[in-house]
Amino acid sequence: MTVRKNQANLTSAEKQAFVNAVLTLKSTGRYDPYVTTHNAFIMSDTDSGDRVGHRSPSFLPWHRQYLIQFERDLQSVDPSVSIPYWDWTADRTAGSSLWAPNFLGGTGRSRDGQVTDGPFAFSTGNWTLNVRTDSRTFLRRALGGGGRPLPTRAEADSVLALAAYDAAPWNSGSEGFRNHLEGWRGVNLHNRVHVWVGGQMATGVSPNDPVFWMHHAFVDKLWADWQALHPSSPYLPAAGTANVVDLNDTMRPWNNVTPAALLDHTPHYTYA
Ligand code: CU1
Ligand code: CU1
Repeated sequence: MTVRKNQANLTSAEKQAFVNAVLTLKSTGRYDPYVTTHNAFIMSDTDSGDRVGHRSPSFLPWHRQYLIQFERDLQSVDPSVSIPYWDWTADRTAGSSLWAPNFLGGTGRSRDGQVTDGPFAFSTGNWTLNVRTDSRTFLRRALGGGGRPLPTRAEADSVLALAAYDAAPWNSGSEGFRNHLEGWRGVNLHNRVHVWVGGQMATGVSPNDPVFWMHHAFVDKLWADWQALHPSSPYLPAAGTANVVDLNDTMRPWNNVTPAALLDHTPHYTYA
């Protein structure tokens, strides 16, 4: 059984195992396709024109499936590994152990944003970026450089209190839990964290930074927490909505999984 733990509680051996599994996927060519897929789905499905991965109700099930697939790949390397979650309402500074050299490494240097310590520093030779939006092949960060601090627990709770999952017009202008969590309206949770980390995390190729997975594991946990708080609030929309993934529509690029099939995460993993 896969248990996703708070990254702050991992032992050094658990941190090392996670890092090693990520590095193995990278060196065997199984990491970069995730970056390609995410970038292709950042605005809309480039084949169909539908909004699938972002700015739409399927933002949460799309990323849930994407993380499940990545976690299975990690486990093919090391069955003991799961995706840790980063509770950014609690670990709110660049001094968090998350950013230590024995885990993800720290912020980028001022000259060019290059991360220079930890296992994902360019100088290690193990983390050269191949899927890019520009010519820079090194991981970049500017922790806290976006100006706004990370979301607080009170802000997260205010979004968890919203009773409706989503609302017409089912996009970045919608009311409801999904859009306030994604961050296009209101206090802005998810988008703000991408900007706070900066570098590639603020772009469509954000999975180039392994913190992406820990950020999205916490976003996914917040969805599960919201479901527990609002057991009678369904995924919306239910059916018949153009250019939007309804409850029983399959999602690209997998084409064999629907939001309905992903509402219960517990067959796949639980949160510690
Ligand atoms: Cu995303
Ligand atoms: Cu994201």
